[in-house]
Amino acid sequence: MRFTSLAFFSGLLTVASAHFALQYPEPRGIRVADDEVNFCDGYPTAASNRSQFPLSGGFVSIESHHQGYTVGVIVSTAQNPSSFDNFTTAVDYFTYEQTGTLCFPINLNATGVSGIKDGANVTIQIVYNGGDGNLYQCADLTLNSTLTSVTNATCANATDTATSTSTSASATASTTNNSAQTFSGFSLAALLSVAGVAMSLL
Ligand SMILES: *[C@@H]1O[C@H](CO)[C@@H](O)[C@H](O)[C@H]1NC(C)=O
Ligand SMILES: *[C@@H]1O[C@H](CO)[C@@H](O)[C@H](O)[C@H]1NC(C)=O
Ligand SMILES: *[C@@H]1O[C@H](CO)[C@@H](O)[C@H](O)[C@H]1NC(C)=O
Ligand SMILES: *[C@@H]1O[C@H](CO)[C@@H](O)[C@H](O)[C@H]1NC(C)=O
Ligand SMILES: *[C@@H]1O[C@H](CO)[C@@H](O)[C@H](O)[C@H]1NC(C)=O
Ligand SMILES: *[C@@H]1O[C@H](CO)[C@@H](O)[C@H](O)[C@H]1NC(C)=O
Ligand SMILES: *[C@@H]1O[C@H](CO)[C@@H](O)[C@H](O)[C@H]1NC(C)=O
Ligand SMILES: *[C@@H]1O[C@H](CO)[C@@H](O)[C@H](O)[C@H]1NC(C)=O
Ligand SMILES: [Cu+2]
Repeated sequence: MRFTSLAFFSGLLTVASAHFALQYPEPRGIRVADDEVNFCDGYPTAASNRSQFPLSGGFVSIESHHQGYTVGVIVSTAQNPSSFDNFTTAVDYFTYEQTGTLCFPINLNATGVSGIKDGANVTIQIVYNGGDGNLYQCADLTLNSTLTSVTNATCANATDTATSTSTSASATASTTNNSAQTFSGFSLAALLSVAGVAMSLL
């Protein structure tokens, strides 16, 4: 029993550090899971090489390592935003239940934020909460009105049920090396279902 508890809590801690990963547009700096609790994942300075991004009809793709979470996007037109005060809501917070990929639309032109226009430099910050506090990743962009929504095979939402999420998470792992985290997620899921079975027997 004592061993089970220890394994449970160490599994929890590992999953807590897995969090989420911004896949598109390319984040500012390589994701550091432990720094995601900080503004822009701990990267304080805007990248000098910005991604071209549609003024309207863009999308954001993340990979969630938590099941059941809230996500939203805030935007700043400052060249080098340094504070949450510099940001305005661009995509209202919404919830999603499944681990794995979530790809959702973002229309920056429709935010009505002053300074958002063709050629403008902006920073978007993804705000995510999977139950262990707010987490952040940023992407530095140059808006382009001639680009249109690009939806392709990797812009898809995980719809798997809890029993197959670890498969979907490993299948979609790309820019970040999260094989170890996926394994831990599986361990926790297994422990949770064992715990669930144990509970239901009581
Ligand atoms: C956008 O950012 C790039 C890179 O930081 C900079 O060279 C360029 O002057 C900026 N453009 C505008 C319109 O501010
Ligand atoms: C910016 O440059 C860094 C370092 O060369 C690179 O790793 C990153 O992919 C580039 N980002 C974009 C959006 O081009
Ligand atoms: C960003 O927010 C900080 C803190 O409120 C403020 O001092 C600064 O002027 C803001 N920068 C811009 C460009 O709005
Ligand atoms: C927008 O994208 C087009 C096509 O890639 C490019 O020719 C143009 O220079 C871009 N505009 C800006 C403001 O970067
Ligand atoms: C951006 O919004 C303005 C109105 O606010 C509209 O005139 C313009 O066509 C929009 N641009 C794009 C690329 O959607
Ligand atoms: C397809 O979408 C992904 C984001 O989900 C992006 O990283 C990739 O560049 C896109 N591919 C093309 C060809 O646009
Ligand atoms: C994924 O789900 C979100 C939230 O329900 C939705 O806005 C988005 O359009 C979906 N993406 C795809 C590719 O179906
Ligand atoms: C990913 O991590 C695994 C386990 O630590 C390692 O074996 C593998 O080489 C890594 N792959 C990359 C691309 O870094
Ligand atoms: Cu987490």
